[in-house]
Amino acid sequence: MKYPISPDLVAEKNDQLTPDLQKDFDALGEQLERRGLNIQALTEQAEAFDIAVPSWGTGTGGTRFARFPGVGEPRNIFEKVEDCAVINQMSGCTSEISPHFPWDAVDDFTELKAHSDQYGLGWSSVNSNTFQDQPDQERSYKYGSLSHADAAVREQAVAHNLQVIEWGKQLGSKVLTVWVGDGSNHPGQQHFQRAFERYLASAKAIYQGLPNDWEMHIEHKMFEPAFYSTVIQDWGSNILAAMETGERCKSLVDLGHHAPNVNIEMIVSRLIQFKKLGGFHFNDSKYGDDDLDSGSLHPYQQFLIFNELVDAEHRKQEGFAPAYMLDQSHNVTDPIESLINSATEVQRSFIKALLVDRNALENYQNDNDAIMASNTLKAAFNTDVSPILAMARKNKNAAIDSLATYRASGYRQQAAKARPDTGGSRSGIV
Ligand SMILES: [Mn+2]
Repeated sequence: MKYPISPDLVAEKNDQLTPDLQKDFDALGEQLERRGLNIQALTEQAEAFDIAVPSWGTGTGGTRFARFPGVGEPRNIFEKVEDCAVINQMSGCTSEISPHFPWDAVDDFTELKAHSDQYGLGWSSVNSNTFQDQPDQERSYKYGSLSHADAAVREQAVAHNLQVIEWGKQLGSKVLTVWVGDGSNHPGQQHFQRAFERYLASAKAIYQGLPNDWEMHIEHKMFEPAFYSTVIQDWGSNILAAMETGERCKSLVDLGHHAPNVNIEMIVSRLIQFKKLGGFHFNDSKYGDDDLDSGSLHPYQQFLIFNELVDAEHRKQEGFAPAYMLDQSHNVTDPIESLINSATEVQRSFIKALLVDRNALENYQNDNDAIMASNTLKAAFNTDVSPILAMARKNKNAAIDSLATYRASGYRQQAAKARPDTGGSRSGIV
């Protein structure tokens, strides 16, 4: 096993912090015991929690207007893997990478797999890209891809998705995630029904090429780059497409892809009920698809989503195994720090949701006791589970204080020397 940051440094930092952590952990353990909860079992759940890191998240994202790159940014997928290894070594909960094609395509996938294997990293869902044109591409996606009016463009987009599956097989992935930018910018530009019919036919063609042990996840998005209508606009279009396409085709929920104030946790519940919840792209949002760091603005919403997920597990809901992934754009932070933070914040929501007294909640719901039902959720949310998360990291030889340890390692400064800026103009959002 190869570690990008010295395990000795991590151990040294952890040794300094362990006495205080143990006191906090014991105090929380006593408090939880009075509430009928076992801190060891919760810590084991925290240790088992895992969320995938998107390969593109390791670079500075930027906006539609500009991108201000940071130093030592990864220049290719091999360097992205190294950064992902840092995130996993510090957080202890990000053992998989989600690649994006063709951005991350290589000539030799065996070499790439061997590279990730040495860091103990696996590969999560593979993402196709038919929302931009590639240099060697025959036909343009300017007016759409899977739903394009021209059958030849649709065939090209389907073929790309099938190619992505082939690359994913070589990495050991089991999920294809499909998001298209297809839609319209003017009323009347596109016939809603015909465009959706064309999309469904293309989705089915991709599904035909899906291996039997794979799932296909459809991601909806309300707007951008199409600003009047998008073909897979909302969870309604999404679940309809998933139901039409096939049993192993499911919906993916990106937290930023809804209208402001939409009740996302209720959407999650509906998708669970109909066995169509494929997974998540976690991030946070103030105005639209802001791609802010997970839990940075709406930690209670994130907790309420995990409340639904834990509830489904508690009820042993059939066919429930959603894939978790971060999907953020980092404009002003070190992407490694943001991804470490966000993974921990999602893990925090999960552990807090495990604290909910589900029997009490059900009774309050049945008694129409609204305030006590709400307070039951709040009691879980207001509990500081930081000692559980820190102890889980310590037990997995990750860093008790992830960001301090990462900064002390000087990894970014070393990367800046090893990965000199190639210069040239940098585009906006990628
Ligand atoms: Mn997304």
